[in-house]
Amino acid sequence: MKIIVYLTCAIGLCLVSCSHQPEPSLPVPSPQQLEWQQLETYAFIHFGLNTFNNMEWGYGNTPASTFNPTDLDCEQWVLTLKNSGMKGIILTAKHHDGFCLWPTETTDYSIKNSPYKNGNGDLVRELSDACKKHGMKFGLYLSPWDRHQAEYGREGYVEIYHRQIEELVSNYGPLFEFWFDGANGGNGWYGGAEETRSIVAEQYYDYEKAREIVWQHSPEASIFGGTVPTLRWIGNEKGYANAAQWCMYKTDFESLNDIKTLPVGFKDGEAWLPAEVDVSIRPGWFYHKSEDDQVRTVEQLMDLYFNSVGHNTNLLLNFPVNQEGRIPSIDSNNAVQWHQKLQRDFAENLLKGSKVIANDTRSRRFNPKNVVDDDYSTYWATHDKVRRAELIFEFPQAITFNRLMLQEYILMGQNVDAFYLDYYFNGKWLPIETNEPTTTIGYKRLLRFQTVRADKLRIRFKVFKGTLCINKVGAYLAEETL
Ligand code: FUL
Repeated sequence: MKIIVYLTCAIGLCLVSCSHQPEPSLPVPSPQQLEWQQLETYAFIHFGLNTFNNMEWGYGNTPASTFNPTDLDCEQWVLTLKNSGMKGIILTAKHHDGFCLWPTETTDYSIKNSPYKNGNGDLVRELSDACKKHGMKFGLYLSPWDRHQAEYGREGYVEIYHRQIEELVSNYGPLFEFWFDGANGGNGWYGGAEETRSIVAEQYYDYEKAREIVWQHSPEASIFGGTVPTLRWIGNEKGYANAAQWCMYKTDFESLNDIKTLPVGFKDGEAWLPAEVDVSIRPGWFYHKSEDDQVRTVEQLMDLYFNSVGHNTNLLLNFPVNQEGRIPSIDSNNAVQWHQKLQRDFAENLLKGSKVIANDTRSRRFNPKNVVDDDYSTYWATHDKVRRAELIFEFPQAITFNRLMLQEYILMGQNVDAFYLDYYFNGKWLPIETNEPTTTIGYKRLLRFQTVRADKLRIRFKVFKGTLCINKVGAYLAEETL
């Protein structure tokens, strides 16, 4: 009798716990980090004195009088970027040369001493207003390194830097991201001293305080760079993340700057620190006429996309604004066409009408059909501790496809470390030949391959920790194969 009672209790407990939401397998994203990851693509704008002087890194003494856009139109930027699928814009409010695009109280080296609008202009205001008007998120880049400031390298500058942050976050928010650039110290004008100054970045800027100031006004802002970021640099400016790519990472400053491990992440990393791929649509970050014929093509932009968003990162794509104050038409045409192609290629999830069969399902609430609905909050989950499980999609009629999208429900962690893809046709299973290893998934994984015709698709998952939670699977037929 006792045994029966125990057994009934045990089965009952198991049923209750297994129909429960799985336990998150730490580390997991904060709600803010998840929201950030869901942006997927957003834009950088590099614009400033460099634009007018054909430079990438101004020394700090370029005359403010050279900043003189003749036909500036922030709405043109915002609309172009919106039509390119960008969900937000991050502006270089101050680059390494120290020139400020807003009329700051902290220095005369700013837009107020330029001919633009006779010194009454405020570019940060103009862009933040245009973003608000068109429902675009707004973020700021404020270079910690300042080659103009006499106080740079001493305590006085850090106070100035924090005041600049305060001015920006209190006047132009809310901000979705704040960018602390990593280039630090070296030679510069420094108020006329013209010398080399080096600092210890992880101590000098007091990034803890800087983040506190940002979050006082924009608590939802993601933080790039410094010592207390909420996301990490991908470790290169070429536009790619490793195919196996973990959102988990280490938080010590050395690791945050280690270009070997940044593109990959750490399978056993202690913190959730997803990666951002920053890259320019042209070779330079700032506009140079000589690069007008080197704008990335639709095909190259597509490669960037698959190597960034498709590898579980966000893409921060830079658009250099020219001397008129416009995004040049060649850049805008390529970016808009790229976005339109993406929309066409991913318009229809061909798995939607299929029968979805799983060899293990936690409970009805976590049923495998959830992977083909478009609801982010529903997902397929297995029982706890299941380390291998598979999904089979059976089609009423054979389908052809050449793209796959997979998403883990990352609020439960990034838990998959391998997956295998097969399709069934003419009575046999054949592997899908992808051009890269199928190891990690994370927030999003995209794959390209030669078109296959299939009666069934099978995905076998291997999990190394936590519970398998798959949020979405999509198969698509893009216009051409690779
Ligand atoms: C780098 C800077 O030195 C470049 O000029 C650019 O702003 C890029 C986004 O970050 O660290």
